[in-house]
Amino acid sequence: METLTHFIAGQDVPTTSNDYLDNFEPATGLVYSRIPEAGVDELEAAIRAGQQAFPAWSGAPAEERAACLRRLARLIERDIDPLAMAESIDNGKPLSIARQLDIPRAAANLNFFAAAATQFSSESHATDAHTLNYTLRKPHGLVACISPWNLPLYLFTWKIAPALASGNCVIGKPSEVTPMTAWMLGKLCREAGLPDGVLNILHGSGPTIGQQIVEHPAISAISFTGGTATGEGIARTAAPAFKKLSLELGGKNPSIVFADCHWERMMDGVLRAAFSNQGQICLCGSRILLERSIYDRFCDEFVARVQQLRLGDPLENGTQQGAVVSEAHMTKILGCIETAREEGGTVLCGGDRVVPDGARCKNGWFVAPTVIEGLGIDCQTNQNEIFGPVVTLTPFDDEQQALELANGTRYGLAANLWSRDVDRCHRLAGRLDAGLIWINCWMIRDLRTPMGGMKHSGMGREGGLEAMRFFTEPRNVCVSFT
Ligand code: TXE
Repeated sequence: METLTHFIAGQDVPTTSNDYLDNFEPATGLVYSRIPEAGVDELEAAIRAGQQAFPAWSGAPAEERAACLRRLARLIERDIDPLAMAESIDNGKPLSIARQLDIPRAAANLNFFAAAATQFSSESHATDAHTLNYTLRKPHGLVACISPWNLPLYLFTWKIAPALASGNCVIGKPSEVTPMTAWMLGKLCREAGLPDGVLNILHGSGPTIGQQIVEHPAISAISFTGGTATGEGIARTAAPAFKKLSLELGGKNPSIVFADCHWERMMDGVLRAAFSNQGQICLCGSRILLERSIYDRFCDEFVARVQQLRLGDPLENGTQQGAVVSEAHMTKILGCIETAREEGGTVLCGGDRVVPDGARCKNGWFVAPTVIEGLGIDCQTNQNEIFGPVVTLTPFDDEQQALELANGTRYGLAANLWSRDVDRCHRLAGRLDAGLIWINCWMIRDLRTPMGGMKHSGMGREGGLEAMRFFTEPRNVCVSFT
């Protein structure tokens, strides 16, 4: 059984405390590796390594940093097969998704921010004929990147790439639920020639080492993606020290369907939005709002399609729905379905744990894709993020009611909207409480665009220049001359 190590100052470092966490394969429910729990010693060593590496890394020409990131991207592309396999085993997602989406996107993140490093510019303002302002943007120093389990390498690189590109050194903490590809990334960093200490990766649980990283006075900025409750705790810890915070948190996103939509395109898009990655993407559309005239037709066709989704061993070709990430998460999802029943919802399909064919997955954590109807907007099922393969269907009568339902939660991350009425689409786009709005599509991601949410879905934005700005501190310089 593999025992993972931390990655500190370019070295694989075992834990000094001898504390380990079990790492499970969700498809089988079996422990298949061990994760070292980082403690104060490892954290201090990582902080020292980052501080030592910072002057040379931040002072290097942007092109040098970019070249390092590009080399790392190439190694990820070279190792796409082992990385995709590791991601699928660690997370439970279909291997095909890891190979087509997760791992290529990890390489794309590094390439994108390598380019950003060389193209990032700052502002200058000529106030009058004798006064010029220019803005310097300097990296913070040592920053923390804390990532979740749903898109492990994809989201880890989404954070570390801009942090490194803009000249920071990083303490990275992948989710303890899915540590494997971050561990493999450490080895690739060494092969890519990333200078020692520029990126340090600590493993372990959130409330222990995660919390200690956030609290450490040497950490000046924190980029976090995860649950809203965790984000709230991190904000509370970071605020008194005025640490810069980027929080990408939960969502309860509406898919809003009008009768005049392009039907086939909408059906494909809403289905993908509902169940991609077993519904474990913060951008998934978990509340499907339907114009009343198409409610019955949608319901029949959608449920039929959901029942055809192929659930099975994530490693098998053709599997569309894999396992959910952990037993605890499966229990949470099943509990949410139970709550929906108690709230008066009707389960149209799914609703239970399932065991796929074949002996390998008989103890795996699989939940059948679930569609529920008959619930009001204010119930727990429609208010709380479930983060699993569970969606609700709700009819609306007009545009105003659709908007009220869409905006009627504490979240404001994403929305997708389906209609061929261009006026209506633009009208609603400006009034939806969401940081990302897709019209007649879902999850088309241009890495230059701002990514993040409003209300309880977080603060700040990732992506493109937003990320480069987050990871730098502006200093305005005003010069008066004659
Ligand atoms: O995430 P956590 P969990 C949502 C989803 C899910 C819920 C809880 O609804 O059911 O969150 O998931 C680290 N200080 N999302 O508990 O705890 C942790 O180790 C510093 C939405 O698994 O938020 C991991 O690396 N770090 C989401 C990361 O935070 C801490 C993706 C996320 O874990 C910490 C995942 C602490 N005190 C879950 N506590 C999205 N927005 O995409 C934990 N961590």
